Amino acid sequence: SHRYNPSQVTEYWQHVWEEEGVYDCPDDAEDPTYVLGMFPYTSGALHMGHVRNYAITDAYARYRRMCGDDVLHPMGWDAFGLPAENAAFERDTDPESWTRTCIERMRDELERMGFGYDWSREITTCDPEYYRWNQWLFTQFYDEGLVDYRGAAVNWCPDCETVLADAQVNEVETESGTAEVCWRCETPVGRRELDQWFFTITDYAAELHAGLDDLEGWPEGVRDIQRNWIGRQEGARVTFEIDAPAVDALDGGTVDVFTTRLDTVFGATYLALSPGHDLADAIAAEDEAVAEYVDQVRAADPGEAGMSGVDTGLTATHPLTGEAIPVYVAAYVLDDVGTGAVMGVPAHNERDHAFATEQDLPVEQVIEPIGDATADLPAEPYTDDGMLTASGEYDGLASAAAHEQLQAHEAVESDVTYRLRDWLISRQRYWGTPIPIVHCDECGPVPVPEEDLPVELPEYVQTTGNPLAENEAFVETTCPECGGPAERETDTMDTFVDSSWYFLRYLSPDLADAPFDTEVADEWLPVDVYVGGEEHAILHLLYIRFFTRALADLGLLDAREPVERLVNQGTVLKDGTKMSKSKGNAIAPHEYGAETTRLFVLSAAHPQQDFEWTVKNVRTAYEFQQELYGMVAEFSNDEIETRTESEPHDAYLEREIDRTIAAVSTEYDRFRFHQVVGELRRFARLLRRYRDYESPYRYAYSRALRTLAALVAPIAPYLGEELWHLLGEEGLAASADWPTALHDVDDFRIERELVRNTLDDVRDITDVVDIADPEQIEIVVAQDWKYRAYQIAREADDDTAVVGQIMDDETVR
Ligand code: ANZ
Ligand code: ZN
Repeated sequence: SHRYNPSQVTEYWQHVWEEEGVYDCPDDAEDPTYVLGMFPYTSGALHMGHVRNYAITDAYARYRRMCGDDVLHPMGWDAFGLPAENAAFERDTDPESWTRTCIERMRDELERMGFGYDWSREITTCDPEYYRWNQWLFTQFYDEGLVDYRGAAVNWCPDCETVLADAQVNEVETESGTAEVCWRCETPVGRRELDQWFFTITDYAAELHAGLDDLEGWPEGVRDIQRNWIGRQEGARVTFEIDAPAVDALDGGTVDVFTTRLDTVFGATYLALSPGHDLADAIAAEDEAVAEYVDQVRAADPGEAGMSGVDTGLTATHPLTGEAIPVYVAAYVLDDVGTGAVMGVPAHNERDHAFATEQDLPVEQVIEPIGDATADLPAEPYTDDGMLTASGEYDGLASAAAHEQLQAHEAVESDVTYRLRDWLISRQRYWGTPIPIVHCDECGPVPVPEEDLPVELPEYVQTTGNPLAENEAFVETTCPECGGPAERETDTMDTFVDSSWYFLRYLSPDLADAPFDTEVADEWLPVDVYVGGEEHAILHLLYIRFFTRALADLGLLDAREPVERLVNQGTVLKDGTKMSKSKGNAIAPHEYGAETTRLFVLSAAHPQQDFEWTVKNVRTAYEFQQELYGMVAEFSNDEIETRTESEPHDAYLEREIDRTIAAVSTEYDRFRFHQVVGELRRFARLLRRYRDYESPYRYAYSRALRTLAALVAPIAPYLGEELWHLLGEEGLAASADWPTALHDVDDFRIERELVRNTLDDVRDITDVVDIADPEQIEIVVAQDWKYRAYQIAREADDDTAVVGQIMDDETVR
């Protein structure tokens, strides 16, 4: 019998694909389809997660290419980042050499997997030709007011010696409760106050939130995660007048607070400012006790300051009661939430209650429980809605109604805030894009002019801190504005900046005078399909949305959303847990052969679903390749007898070919590659029975095999080429035309309807199939319908009991 040995053919076909430029995307595309997988971090080795991710994009890209689209399917390297520094440190090399070695290895692995990329568009984020555009975009954002430089208490990992973004801080359970730890090394996170560079993504909070509603091609789960992360809160701003002649200059002597519980306003017994509030600053300038308190909070770790506070001695006028209430500075009031000031309502808010208890402030109940609820005031705050009391003319109103009516008051304005924080991009590390700023004593921070970009990374030296800061030749420079002596910024950018716009660079990878070509980008964007892990639901997938909007506002893009359709591939499990190196249960992508692995990975489950790696199922994938190869080989070697005259039952085969084309195309369109494989298995089974029943009709049978080769090519490209070649077809399967049905496939839809309606009697269904000679092929059809009914029932989400009944029905066995 015929054996297909994939390992013997991979190099040959890779070579041919490259020679023929099969995956090259034309610059002027007529039918542009942009298929993108999240580019890998250059860790040195592909893992099964990568294989699954890229098998999905590759199958889809190949399918669209065969359908006649101009497909862009590029690949590149997310090459900056701390792990390379750590690896270099351990191996006594430098991050650049380490990274380049990793890239060579990974590119080779990707190629052997048979993934078809347009390598002429390869990008590497640690190339100065790439990161200069990070710097350029930074300066554009700077001019646009999207960059902020400010002192901020930051999460600090003492082990990595770097600042961490909020999302890089994980909460873990410990014996004594929960702890905040570094996402990479799990060291408990501390705090530091440093001058930091921010992208003011919060300017886009409202847009980024609202835009989610229109992202219909994104999984609902990801949209929800982003919604929560952005954290839209409806509430009200209330203005308090401050009785402080000395600081009248400040904001007209008023302070705004943000509240989500306007109904509790009559219960406000004090006003509290965050230690970073402008008014707190102004008071601190004149009041030593306040100054001392502010300094003390700044130096403390989060949580350490607890419910501490300081009475400023000033009072605020309550806008509804006219009463004077004390003004505090309190650590629990956060700088960058709402307005940085709160009205303290101890009776109805946990934190305010704790603060009031600590500071001995009055607790005044203004909400009464309704229904079964009870309150235990003043011992415990009552935080639910209820009915207003001690609230003047608003007494007796329910919380919601009171909120509504109170908004009409002149001191109140309805307001929305967002939990989203600005994006802290500063990293005190070497292996990243230098932030293109020069600090001048005279001029302050000055962006590096375009003609001086890129600011290149100096050579690496090993230190425990930030190698850039310790490199005098790098640091010492002159001010671009006044020419005086100045110092270079030594922070590098968060690597998420690199990945926020790389999909645009693929479009014009060699462009020398701009990060991307606006006209080309307008043609290609949004990316048609983006595939990657769900762990990127917030950071990366939010940042690309932010960048796209910012670039649109800079006039560089039309699109305001980067990605039309998002696919989050599920996890590959082994022994019930995620397959990973650290768990010691990893299987290397090539352990079972490239093509077997990708075929198995795609056939195992819906792309979004997790699935378990089992050797048995890998074997099934392997055998499927052998089966197809054997069928085609015996035919092309004339080992089976064929007919040249058609018989009535051949019509059934013709129709099955058409039906399979229609079904498989639909499944490719829906990314249901496991169903593609299911359809192809079914089709192969049917072909085998057809072949064994009587000598096949040569014309129909060869069409069937040709169709099979083409349909399988996107998921098993080497096999596809081998079959194509065996069948004596011209050219390559990878660039062949997608098969088309010869007959109207609508009939099959009608059949499907019938199946759906008469699921309980499969044998009856076979009667309604319009075939030439039903009796002769009854068994074939019955078997086939059984399978098909099962598929359709699953698709229609029908009662599984019904499906089970059909599967068990003796009459169709
Ligand atoms: C008065 C009030 C009364 C509030 C009440 C709540 C309940 P949550 O609670 O998470 O939905 N807030 C506003 N700005 C703040 C800041 N900068 N730092 C700390 N807390 C701040 O968030 C909304 C509430 O958080 C706001 O509503 C405010 O307290 C507090 F019975 O105002 B509330
Ligand atoms: Zn200067």
